Amino acid sequence: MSYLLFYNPDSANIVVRMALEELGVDYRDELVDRRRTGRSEAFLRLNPRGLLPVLVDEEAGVTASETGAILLYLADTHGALAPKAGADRATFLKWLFYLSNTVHADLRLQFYTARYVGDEAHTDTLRTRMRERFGANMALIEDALGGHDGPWLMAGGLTVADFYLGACVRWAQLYPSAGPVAPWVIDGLPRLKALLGELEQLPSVVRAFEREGIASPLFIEPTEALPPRP
Ligand SMILES: N[C@@H](CCC(=O)N[C@@H](CS)C(=O)NCC(=O)O)C(=O)O
Repeated sequence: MSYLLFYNPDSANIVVRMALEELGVDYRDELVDRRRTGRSEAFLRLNPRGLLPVLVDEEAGVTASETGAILLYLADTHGALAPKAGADRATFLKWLFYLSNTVHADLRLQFYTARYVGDEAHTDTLRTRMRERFGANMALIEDALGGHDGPWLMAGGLTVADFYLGACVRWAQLYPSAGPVAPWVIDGLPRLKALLGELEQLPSVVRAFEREGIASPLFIEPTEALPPRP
C-alpha cells in the first residue's frame, strides 16, 4: 500500500501525515507551493479547489481531498484508528464532522478573514469573534472529555479525530501570527491539555512534525509559527 501526500509545512496535511505515520504505511510526499496562485495545473486537476491536503492512494487509484474525508478513508481502508460500528461509530463521526465543519471551518475565517469580509474594517471584529468561538468549541470538548476515562476523544482509544483536534488547537495558538488580534491562548482546560500532552508523546506524531521541519512544543503553547500565508 503506497500513498502520495501533497503538503506544505503546518498546513492541514499535517493531520493526514499524523494518521499515515501512526498507521505505519508506506508513503511519499510532494511539496506544493505555499501561495494558492502558485498551485500547478497538475495539482488543480487533483483538487480543483486548490486546497491542501490531497492524498493519492496509488495502488487503488484513488484521489482524496478534504481532511475529514481523507482521515475516514484511511481509517476505513486500514480498519484502524476509528470505531467500526454502533454507538461508538456515531460518536466518532460526530466529532470528526464537528472538527471538520465547525472547528476547522471557523479557523479558516480567522486565517483568511479578508476573503470572507471583503471590507478590512471588519477583519479584526471577525477574528476576535472567531477566537471566542474557538474557546467555546474547546470548552465543549473539555466537558465531553470528562464523560469517560482515558485521554482521547473516544473512550475506546486513539482515533484519527485526535490528530485533527490537536492540529486545530496548535493552529489556533499560532495563527494569524501577525496583526492586532493575537492568537487564542489555552487557559485551564486540563483534560484537553492532557490529551494534547499524550498526543505530543506519540512517536508517530513526533515523526510527522519532524518530516515537515517543525519542532516541539507542538500542541500546548507552540512557538514555531510559520510566516503569514499569502
Ligand atoms: N475544508 C478543507 C480546508 C483545507 C484548508 O483550509 N487548507 C489550507 C491549508 S491549511 C489551504 O489549502 N489553504 C489555501 C487557500 O485557502 O488558499 C479541508 O478540510 O481539507
